Amino acid sequence: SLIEQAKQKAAYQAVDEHVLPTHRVIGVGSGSTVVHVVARLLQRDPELNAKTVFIPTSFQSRGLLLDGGLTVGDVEQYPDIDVTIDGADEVDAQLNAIKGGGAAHLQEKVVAEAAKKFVIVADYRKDSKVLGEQWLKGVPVEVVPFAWRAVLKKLQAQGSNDAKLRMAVAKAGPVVTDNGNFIIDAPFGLIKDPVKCLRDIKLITGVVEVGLFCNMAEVAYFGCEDGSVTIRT
Ligand code: DER
Repeated sequence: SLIEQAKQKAAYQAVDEHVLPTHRVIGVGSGSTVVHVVARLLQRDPELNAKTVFIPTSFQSRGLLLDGGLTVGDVEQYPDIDVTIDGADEVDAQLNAIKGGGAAHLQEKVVAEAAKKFVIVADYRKDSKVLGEQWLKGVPVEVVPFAWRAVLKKLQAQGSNDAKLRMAVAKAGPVVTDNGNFIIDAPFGLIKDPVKCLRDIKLITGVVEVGLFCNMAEVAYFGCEDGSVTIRT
């Protein structure tokens, strides 16, 4: 599909331009676009991969790396990461991103912040001017399960009237993250000040992490419908 080709183009170019032969610790995000990131990494010289450790950000990304026969590590053992590449649900003109569509944003943010460089790869549907233009599901908020109703009320008080607990599809009840927590999706319409939005949500008691990645990404690669790649820095 056009979208899949766009994801692949962005992922391949990002790996080619930002994963250097001197790098020894690479952070790998979660979701469907990073599938192409791992595919491109597997096309590198096996001897190079043999001396590189890859840090996953979910059971899903860990599975991609293990299936590829790559060495996985954790951020506890490898706190200094050379580069982390990850997808996003939406990116604004200043490279702020909404993440967490795959309910993986806690580990993703830790692994992104531990890296010297954080690179976003996405298809054209994620390329916005302002957050909230195209991603309408809301800001993903990871919360401790027992506090979810209390957090929901606070998010509604902050203006997210349609905030909802994320329910699972192939499981009865709510989505449970790889960390054992719940996710609330909190729409705020257009988010003109994502830093303020992030701070307000993060200060709610019971919130573990917020799917707003502000002032973190160095560069974003967007695969376009026509097969080209747009790079935003
Ligand atoms: O959950 C996440 O933050 C993922 O990175 C996700 O948002 C990107 O998923 P996609 O590459 O499948 O669109």
